[in-house]
Amino acid sequence: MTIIMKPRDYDLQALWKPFTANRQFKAAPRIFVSARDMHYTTDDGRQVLDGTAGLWCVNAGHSRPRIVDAIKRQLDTMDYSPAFQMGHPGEFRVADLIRQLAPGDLDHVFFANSGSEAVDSALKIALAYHRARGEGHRNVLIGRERGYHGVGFGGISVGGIPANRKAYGSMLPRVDHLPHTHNPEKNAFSRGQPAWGAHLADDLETRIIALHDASNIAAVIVEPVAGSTGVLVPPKGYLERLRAICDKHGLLLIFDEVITGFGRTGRAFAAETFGVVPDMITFAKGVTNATIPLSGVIVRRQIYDTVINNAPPGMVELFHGYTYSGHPVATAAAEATLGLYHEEKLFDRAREIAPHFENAVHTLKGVPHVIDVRNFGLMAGIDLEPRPGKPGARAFDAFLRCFEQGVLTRVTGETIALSPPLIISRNQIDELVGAIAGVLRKLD
Ligand code: PXG
Repeated sequence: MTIIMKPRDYDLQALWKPFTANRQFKAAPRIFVSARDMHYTTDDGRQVLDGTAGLWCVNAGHSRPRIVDAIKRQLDTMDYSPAFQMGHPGEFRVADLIRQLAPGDLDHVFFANSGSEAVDSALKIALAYHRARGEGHRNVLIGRERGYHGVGFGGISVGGIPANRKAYGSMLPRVDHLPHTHNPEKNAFSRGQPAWGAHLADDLETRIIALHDASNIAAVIVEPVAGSTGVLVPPKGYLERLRAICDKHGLLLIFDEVITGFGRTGRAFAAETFGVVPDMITFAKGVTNATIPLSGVIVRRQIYDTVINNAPPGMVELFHGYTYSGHPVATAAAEATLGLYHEEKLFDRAREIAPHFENAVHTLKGVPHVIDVRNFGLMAGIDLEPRPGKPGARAFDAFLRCFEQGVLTRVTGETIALSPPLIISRNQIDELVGAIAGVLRKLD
């Protein structure tokens, strides 16, 4: 493999980078040119240990030949097949594989291309389901503060990140939000699920249902572990209570598993890890090991049956879908990825190495600036004390220094987030955490 290591021969200006400080980035760009297993290579030839699986997505490590070869073979065979009214074998096979990984009777899969589209699809399926049942008045959607469900108008409406919402007007009109579960006063330095906070789920019944009436509410969407806002682990009993309240009042419960899916919590889905079966699961990222975009929604049989059987024979049942739903190259990537996860038992591996990861990240307690550490599976959030009047600046500096030292971390607000590929070794975990500790000790 040739690695380009020459002065940059391209102009940086035309590109508008997403969720990036463009001016700052272009003044000092960070460019990757290749990747293999646990490491990236930068354009100045440095190796960088990937502590974040790209953006929480490269669960099997980078450029795995089995996946790459499957993509190449598919491209040589058939580039594209129409998503609507035509089919190809790969999309059926991958839906079947995903069904086998899903909990309970979640056994039908709708494909999209990004987590954002998966979320929009799930919200629309929830509305279509209630309408098919003759309860079209159930159209209020409930999200949660600090939730991240992508960047579509549906996702930002149920999402709970002020910066992602404030510039975009009124969004979906009938939405409410549960309180988030993060409480450092009660739960700082918790290992795994915090003990305090299950009662926060009761807000769904005592405030939200009381305000809107259950008969108007379609669905509740939460991330089982909130990723983007800093690895917020559900308190013990919290998800169980949400499930019980949804059941009592006929609300659909959607788990957004875009981050937690495919082994991140030590099982295929966090639903299985926590023993709580939702009505729908959204997935993306790890389904193809991030090689080719693919996402989707897994729904319970009854949801599929209700929507399908409500339409007259021969008619389209759900007026929704994307040109690239179930794209053959993406499903080829997914089939190879799911095969690799199975063959290498990577979800078990994540579960087995998680205690070492937990111990390692909790050694950061007592290191300068660290005010909280949280972890679950192979995810961790490390909160830094902000510099007065400069929100996020210290954490961002830590990220830059870590990168200079050869480890990739991710920063969100005041939190350093870690979510390494599930193939990470014990030594590499120690290297990652050691580098962070070293950086923090020198940081002002
Ligand atoms: N739901 C969840 C729970 C997510 O984490 C999305 C939906 C949207 O997925 P797409 O594919 O549309 O980006 C996400 C995405 C980060 C980070 O570091 C998190 C995401 C994406 C990029 C960065 O916090 N999550």
